[in-house]
Amino acid sequence: MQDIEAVRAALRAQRIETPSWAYGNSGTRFKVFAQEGVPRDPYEKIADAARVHALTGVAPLVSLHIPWDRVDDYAHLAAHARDYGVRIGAINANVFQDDAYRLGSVTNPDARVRRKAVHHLLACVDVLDATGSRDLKLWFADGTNYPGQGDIATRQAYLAEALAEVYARLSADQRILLEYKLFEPAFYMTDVPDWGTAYAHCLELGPQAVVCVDTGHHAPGTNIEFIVAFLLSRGRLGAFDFNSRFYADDDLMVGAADPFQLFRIMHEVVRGGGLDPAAGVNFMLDQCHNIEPKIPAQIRSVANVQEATAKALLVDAEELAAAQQAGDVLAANAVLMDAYATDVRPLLRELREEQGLAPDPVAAYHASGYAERIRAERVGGTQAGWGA
Ligand code: PSV
Ligand code: MN
Ligand code: MN
Repeated sequence: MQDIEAVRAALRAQRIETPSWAYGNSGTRFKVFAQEGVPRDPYEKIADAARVHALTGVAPLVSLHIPWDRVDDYAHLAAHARDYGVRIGAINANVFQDDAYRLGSVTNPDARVRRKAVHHLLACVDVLDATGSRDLKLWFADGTNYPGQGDIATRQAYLAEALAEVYARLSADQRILLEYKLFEPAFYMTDVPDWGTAYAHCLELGPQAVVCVDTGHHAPGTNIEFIVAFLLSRGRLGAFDFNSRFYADDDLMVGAADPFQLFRIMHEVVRGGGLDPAAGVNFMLDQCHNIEPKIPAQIRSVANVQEATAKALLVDAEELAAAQQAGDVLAANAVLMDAYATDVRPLLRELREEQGLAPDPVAAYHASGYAERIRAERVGGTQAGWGA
């Protein structure tokens, strides 16, 4: 039997970080459908993130993407976040939008472009300093479209060089989160395509370099929970970018495509001690809502992560270990499936009520009048990401 008080305490303590870009307009390669009331600047994105936190009680951090979220004074932005009851989370360095990056950023064959990219990464560490955030998240769109287009090993050397320069600039309490992605926008070869490459670079850099697992960045059929278990056991699981995929990097709501996979991932997190803040795992969302309303979609994702976490916490670890040890395949599997089949929504509703929150945060959002207010107040919202 699981200790239900321990389960409740773990759920109360869990923190989930939402991304600034999820609150702005975003779309597919074909069309961005603008929505009324979306934020016009980073200050309003933070206000929306704060609303998600106010309704869920577990989302007090918001990631920024630089330069999408460029402001003159980052300390001022951090103070604004604090006024709204949230904090700035990971700083995402964007080295994929300038024309100069056509052939790559830190792995570009032109030394001047590589310098420009590293310069931006270092400027992002300045943003960490100004906002008090811990994590610099690095995702590189770098890669090639055609065999022969670039030299794979040389590009790896350039990548290592750039990472080392940025790592040397970190202070003791800051980290690099290195994110990998199988393909897109490069279609033949990507410079950081998988967790193995990211892990190898992190090992070379040192203990302040850890891997970010974006759940949308793998080939179909990849066993993501294996990756999670491995990285966690080596102290190199730094963060998740949670989202769902049916085909490629779809960036849909977490747990929408495959809630069972999310449960399996959270089971490995729980099993490996990853819920303990000391493990340093940052539970972030990375989503782009292109047709659905943004704030309720973020709330849904936060709740979906909580549900998967609650089910993972309900796995009877002792019974599972005993069945595994006895070689009882069916019993071991049944322990997991029993936990997965538990309806944890009443438990989560109860926990919210204990905190003085509404039991159903999406319904509370709709009843609050916030959507109507921002629709009236904000005219001409921003585009969040690609093409911004
Ligand atoms: C790239 O696909 C990615 O997952 C990275 O995390 C970027 O920062 C984000 O998406 C941009 O939308
Ligand atoms: Mn991501
Ligand atoms: Mn992605």
